[in-house]
Amino acid sequence: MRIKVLTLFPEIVKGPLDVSIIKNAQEKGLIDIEYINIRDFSDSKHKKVDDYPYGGGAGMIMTPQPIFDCYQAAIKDVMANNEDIRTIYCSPKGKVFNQELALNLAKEDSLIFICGHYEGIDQRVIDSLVTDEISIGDYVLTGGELPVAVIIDAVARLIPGVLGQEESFQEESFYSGLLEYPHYTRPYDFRGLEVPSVLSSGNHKEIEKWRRKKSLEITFERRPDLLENASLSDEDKKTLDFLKKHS
Ligand code: 4GX
Repeated sequence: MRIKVLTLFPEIVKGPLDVSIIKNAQEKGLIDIEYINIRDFSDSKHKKVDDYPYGGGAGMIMTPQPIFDCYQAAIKDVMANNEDIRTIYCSPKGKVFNQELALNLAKEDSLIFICGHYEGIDQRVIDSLVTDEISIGDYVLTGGELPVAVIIDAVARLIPGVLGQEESFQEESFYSGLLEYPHYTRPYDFRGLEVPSVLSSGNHKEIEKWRRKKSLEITFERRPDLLENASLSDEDKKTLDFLKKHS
């Protein structure tokens, strides 16, 4: 997958992606991330990229010219016609990001991200270039760089080859929309805190049953909203009926 990130602060986006799994994915050529500095495209003498808002108010707005010209340059080498290209802008006004949207974006050959900083970007950029306005949650950050890194991370790990064999298998077969069961590793007894005994029983059927029950319990307690869209067996439904009766 080819990814282009248009930003005034490339180091913020690059930092978290040049480590660990996503770093390896880039080295393996599974994803190619290019960072393009919007400031380099400013026509103005002093490389100005922002200005006061029409109508007044606090803060600065990123002007359209550097972003339009940066975008033009970004789509030039790769991509067919710009209608085909998913162009993502992160803001609290966007559709809330989730795993379904990550899976959907992971199918694309190329993605362009435009990062807004300060109070945001001129609306004409969004209206003309952006296909997907996405929010990573209901809080306010100083810019779109961190949300873009979050989205790239979530999308990249879904590309075949990025995760190990075992992890990708888990991703495909166990992604049920429930929260995860708790994990334990050695030692069995850590300062008097013991691992649930079923996990060292060697009884794989019992282990699976225990883990499923724990997933259902934690989801019921903390995120009952997720149960609406989860894929549940008849056995799961019985477990949930029990939890409802005893809560
Ligand atoms: N999920 N931010 C965007 C600039 C901005 C300000 C106002 C439009 C209108 C965010 C989030 C987020 C901070 C990114 C402000 N753009 N993005 N930026 N939460 O808080 O995605």
